[in-house]
Amino acid sequence: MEKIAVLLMAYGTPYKIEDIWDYYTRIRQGHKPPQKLYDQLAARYKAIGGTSPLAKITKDQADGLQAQLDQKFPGKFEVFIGLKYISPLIAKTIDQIVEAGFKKIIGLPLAPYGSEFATTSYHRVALRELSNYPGISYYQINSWWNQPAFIEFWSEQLKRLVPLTTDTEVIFSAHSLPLKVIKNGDTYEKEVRGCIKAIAKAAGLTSAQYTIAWQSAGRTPDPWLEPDLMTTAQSLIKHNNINQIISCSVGFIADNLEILYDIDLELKKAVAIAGGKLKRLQLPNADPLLITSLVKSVLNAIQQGN
Ligand code: FEC
Repeated sequence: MEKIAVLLMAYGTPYKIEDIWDYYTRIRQGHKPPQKLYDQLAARYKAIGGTSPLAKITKDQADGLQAQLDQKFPGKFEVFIGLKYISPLIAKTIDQIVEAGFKKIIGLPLAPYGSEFATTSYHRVALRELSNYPGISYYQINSWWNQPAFIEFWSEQLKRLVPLTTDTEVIFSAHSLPLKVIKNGDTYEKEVRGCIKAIAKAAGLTSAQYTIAWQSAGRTPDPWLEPDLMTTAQSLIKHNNINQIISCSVGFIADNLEILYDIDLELKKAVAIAGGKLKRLQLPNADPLLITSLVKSVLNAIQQGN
């Protein structure tokens, strides 16, 4: 039986405070951040306890995927983790996969939406390294937000809150991107909106009951995709008679800095200052519905590749 490697690619997070310089420099494409930006980022990690739970969650997701694949196809697949901004880096993991003798690799980014800044960027790194290894087949999973189990994960949580009181609004959010990227034809915004529409429909939300906003914009002077999450939440409370905000951060699949700091600390404070309350929906982490979405994506890739 030919064994297949599943290259599970994720963002990565500093394992300890001392890793932040290298990590941040990689995110900035090799440019060391100014001290002020470094201090701000280190302070955000400190505020959530020093490090983010993302590393452990990525490992749990990989273990969950391996377990479900083993159950369905014993001995057929081996899951490897490759990270974008910290070790084990994607390129190193590919070297390891090739050395182990695999001839087929399925590239699965732990980011559900197609974008130059999400799935495509992971594949670009993988393909660059694979150019050293002719004869290895690489199957690229470009987006998987439309997996029914992924939609179900979010809509089931919302269904438990329906019917919403008239003073409640759901805000769906995803990471913002520089506007120029979207204007150049990136599909990210369209895909995120498609996902939100499917979740809202499955949960039975009317269009008046939810709003879309963009969170965690970078600290750069150029414009980013708007409206901003925090401004939107505050404005709903101040001007639209909304008292309760339900935050549904569909742009991410795991608890990370952008959830634990940007939503649980910053947004919560901003909502309270405006006079409202915030409830945040759970992220998928290693939930069985998330693992099912990943397994189905792997199987689709195999079917399409044959
Ligand atoms: O450690 C943790 O828990 C957080 C990990 C983390 C995830 C994540 C996901 C996404 N990002 C996306 C886009 C951008 C763009 C920039 C950018 C910058 C940062 C910085 C940190 C960071 N991101 Fe990230 N992101 C995570 C962490 N991200 C730290 C640097 C400080 C800051 O600006 O906050 C701007 C880059 C630049 O400066 O040139 C753009 C997108 C995602 C969701 C897709 C994915 O997960 O790959 C899009 C997790």
